[in-house]
Amino acid sequence: MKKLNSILAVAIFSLIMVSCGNNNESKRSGGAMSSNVAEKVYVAPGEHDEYYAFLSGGYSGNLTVYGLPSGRMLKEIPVFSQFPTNGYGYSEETTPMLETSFGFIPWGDAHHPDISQTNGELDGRWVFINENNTPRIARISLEYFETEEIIEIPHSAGNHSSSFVTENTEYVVAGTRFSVPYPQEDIAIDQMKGNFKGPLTFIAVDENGGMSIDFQLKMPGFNYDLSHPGRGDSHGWFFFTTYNTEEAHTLQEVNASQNDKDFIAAVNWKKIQEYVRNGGGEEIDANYAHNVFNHSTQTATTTMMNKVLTVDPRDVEGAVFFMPTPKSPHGCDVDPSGEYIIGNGKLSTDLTIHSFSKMLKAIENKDFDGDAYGIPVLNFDATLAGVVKDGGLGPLHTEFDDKGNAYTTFFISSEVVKWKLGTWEVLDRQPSFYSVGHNMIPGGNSRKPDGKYMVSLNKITKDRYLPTGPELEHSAQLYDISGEKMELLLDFPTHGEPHYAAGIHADKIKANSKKIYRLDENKHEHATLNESETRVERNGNEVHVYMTMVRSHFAPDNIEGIKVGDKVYFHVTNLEQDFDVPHGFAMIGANNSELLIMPGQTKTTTWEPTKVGVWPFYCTDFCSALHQEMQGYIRVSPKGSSQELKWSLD
Ligand code: K7E
Ligand code: CUA
Repeated sequence: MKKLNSILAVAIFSLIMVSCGNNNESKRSGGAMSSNVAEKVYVAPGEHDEYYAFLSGGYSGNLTVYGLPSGRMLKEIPVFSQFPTNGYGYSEETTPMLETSFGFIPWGDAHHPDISQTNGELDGRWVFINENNTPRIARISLEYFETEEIIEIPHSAGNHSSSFVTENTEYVVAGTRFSVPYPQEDIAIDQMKGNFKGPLTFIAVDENGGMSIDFQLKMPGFNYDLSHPGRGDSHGWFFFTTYNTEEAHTLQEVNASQNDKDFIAAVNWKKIQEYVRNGGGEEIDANYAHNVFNHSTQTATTTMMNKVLTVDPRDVEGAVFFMPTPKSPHGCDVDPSGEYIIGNGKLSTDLTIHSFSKMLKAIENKDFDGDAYGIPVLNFDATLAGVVKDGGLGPLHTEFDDKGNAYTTFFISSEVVKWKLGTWEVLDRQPSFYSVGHNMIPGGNSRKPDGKYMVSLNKITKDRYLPTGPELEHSAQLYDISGEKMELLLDFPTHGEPHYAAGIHADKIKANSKKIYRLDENKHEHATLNESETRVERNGNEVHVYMTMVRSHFAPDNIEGIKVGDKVYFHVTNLEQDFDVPHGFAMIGANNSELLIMPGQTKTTTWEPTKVGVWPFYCTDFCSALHQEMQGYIRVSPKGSSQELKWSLD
């Protein structure tokens, strides 16, 4: 009951904070917007931003790209959700990307983007992002800014402690947030305790980015909330926060808050890797989709996989330990040196910092406080490096700068707090507007953070922008962190809910960014690389239109002999080879989406005409002065009509 009261007190306090922050604080920040501050975020027309920031879209399922410091949104990259803007998830080439063992899923809940690393530094090759609801991880190319691969995580539920990468991108991880029967089976929910499991999945990444599940650790049935890799000396380890070590199955807001401490699980993945290389582990049945987009054929394929290697952590001596960590920790962050592992107890005011070197010593000395399901629990004091006292209320996530400072977000007291690694003293605090979740410093999740800017990713928008009815976009705020005190520079709205973000200096990406798809490399099976090869072919009631587009016409632009009941496939190739000359394709009555086709690209959409008549199609992208002339007609005859197929371009 005491526990319940303190939870209520926290909840009430949070309401007070949110509502009073609403009035006074915003005025204060308005006053601080001096011209000096404005200059710091001003990127003159035609100039480029210094950083890319990749913001998760949360329940939008996608990833948005922003420039910093301007806060300008540069692009939305569709990942787990259909995107009618360019036909992703609708076109025949891309629907396989959204296939899963549950069938075609047109949406997702994306949380944690993380950029690939080499030697602990961001290398700008790919960004990974997890899908929480239907457990998946996607890899996005930072040459094309397109999703190239999505792998489903079997036996997992709520893929939340994901998709963080090790310092040479050896692995990207996926830890289950909800413990579940492993493998799934029909059992009474109140039989959860001891019977559910919490699989942690290690997905190997090859030099081309290709993902494959290497092994799955069969952990006790706790909730695995967040994770981060070790780096430097702790490279080879991965750390996961847990909550609900009570294994409560109902009213978790109370029942999962009984234990004074939950755990951070320390996983020596190098040891387990060696164990499975030597034939360890057990292959069990699984059912999951592996979707790969091939840039040469411009087409995605789905492979259904049916086995996964599972490892019982108790079978690998010295591979997994639990570090007690107070109060249902959420964030689990590792500092740039790899020495400090920070657990942020959501229901605490303090931060708990574990020391990696002390952890090794405690393991060596067998300084254990019992075990949990056979996994040794390390003595709390033996691994403790320090505590940040009274940082604020409701600590969630921590990022780092290049000067030995850490920046922790506090959801309930709605602020970002800067503190010193090693001395644990609080150096500065700044309000965030309002209720910050994650924060992001470019490179802040690597050995080499950039200490110039920090972005706070806020849950509540309230009065920050012009009102847009009851539903608002979330909000991000940019701070200058180069000085002793943090300085708020800018507010900008985000798209969807940006749980986490990943930032990188633009120099690491921009030179590699592709400008066109080369026609001479287009191996799409239905590509038409020359206007003279355009044609229409009938196969029963399937009709394939091989069409090209170039400023400012389609070839062919008149087609006759289509009949009600046909299924028409438009395979459309954009013959342009100039940067930034897309064409669109829209067919009246098409019930999927339009296509946006970039230079050198081929895309396919379908149309099932239901009405007799003459029906137009047109280009949706204003591509030239004669864009409005870029159109054509299709004659649709009755079912069974003897009208023969013909097509033309005058
Ligand atoms: Cu704290 Cu999904 Cu990382 Cu949201 S999570 S805030
Ligand atoms: Cu092509 Cu408008």
